[in-house]
Amino acid sequence: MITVLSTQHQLHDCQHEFHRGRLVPCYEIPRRAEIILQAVKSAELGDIVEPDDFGMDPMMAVHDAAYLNFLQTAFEQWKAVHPEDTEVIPHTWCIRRMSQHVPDTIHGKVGFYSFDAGTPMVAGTWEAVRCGANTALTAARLLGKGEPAVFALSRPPGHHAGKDYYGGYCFLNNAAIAAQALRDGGATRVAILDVDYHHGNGTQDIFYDRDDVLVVSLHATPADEYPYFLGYADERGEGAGVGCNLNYALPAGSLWREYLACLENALQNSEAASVDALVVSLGVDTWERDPLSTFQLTTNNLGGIGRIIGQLKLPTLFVMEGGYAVDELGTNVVSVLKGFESTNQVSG
Ligand code: SP5
Ligand code: ZN
Repeated sequence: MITVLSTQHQLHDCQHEFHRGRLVPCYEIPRRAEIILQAVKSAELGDIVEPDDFGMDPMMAVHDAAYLNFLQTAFEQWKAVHPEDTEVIPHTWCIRRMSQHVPDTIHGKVGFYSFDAGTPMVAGTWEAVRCGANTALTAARLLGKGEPAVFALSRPPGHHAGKDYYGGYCFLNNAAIAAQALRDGGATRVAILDVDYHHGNGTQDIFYDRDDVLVVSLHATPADEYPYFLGYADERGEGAGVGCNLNYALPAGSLWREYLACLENALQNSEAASVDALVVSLGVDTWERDPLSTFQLTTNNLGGIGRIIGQLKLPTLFVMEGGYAVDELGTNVVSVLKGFESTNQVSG
């Protein structure tokens, strides 16, 4: 399996996120991708390639133009007002019954385009984020050319980013951009399977009214967990997309037994097995000792997720999402990918 990675991910290197009333060190750090890269190399998973540049059009295909313009300029706009600042963290949001006018001031803009205070921006954020999307797009092109499976080691992650908002450490929805590129490259129907611990609210937002991209997510119930405001089972899509968004919300503390039954059920009840290509939003924050999660999956169980996905026998694009037990992150990601390969006998 080919891995795509941009060294530019390191430019998104933030110090603080707001957590339980104080600024704490970020969970989503550059070392995450470096650890995964080392494990991919040690496991001899296959070639490692840098992404190409696909320009803005594939991002515009899933994100709002004004939002993309904001992302590119936000840090500079903030710097113009506060030259001494090294990171930008929003603190005021647009919620129910408020006006949808985009504020003139950057302080208002960051609140308008975000949904949490845990997702800082620094000077290099846009460049890292742009290269992360190109990483997913390069992987999508390789899949379109006939590779059976590709791993997009995108960083920062993407599944919490909606059409026109950021949050949850995510700015551009790498998996959604890749799924759209697969559609535009000729796939009639694509499924996104999201196995990150957290609900992929951004992916749901992007494809909610569409029947050509099926979105299936297994996650801790929003009643107990971040992102709190989306991810319930009764969110099934709208318009043409009714029935094409499937949420499987598990209780906090879920074990492999429950997770496995849920995953098998999700794949049986959905048309995921009959699509032309599968995009996996690969979070390994379901692991038993992840600092942000309560699920109890072992490294072996993660391999089981890979095997179940492999049994679908679909062209499969893995896109990296969450996972914050950094020392074990490489082992856990490789466990999923090796589990997948054990069923498909994919060569180098
Ligand atoms: C991509 C991804 O996995 N994003 C996750 C963003 C979660 N950010 C908020 C975390 C707050 C969770 N509090 C957990 C308490 C653990 N002791
Ligand atoms: Zn997550």
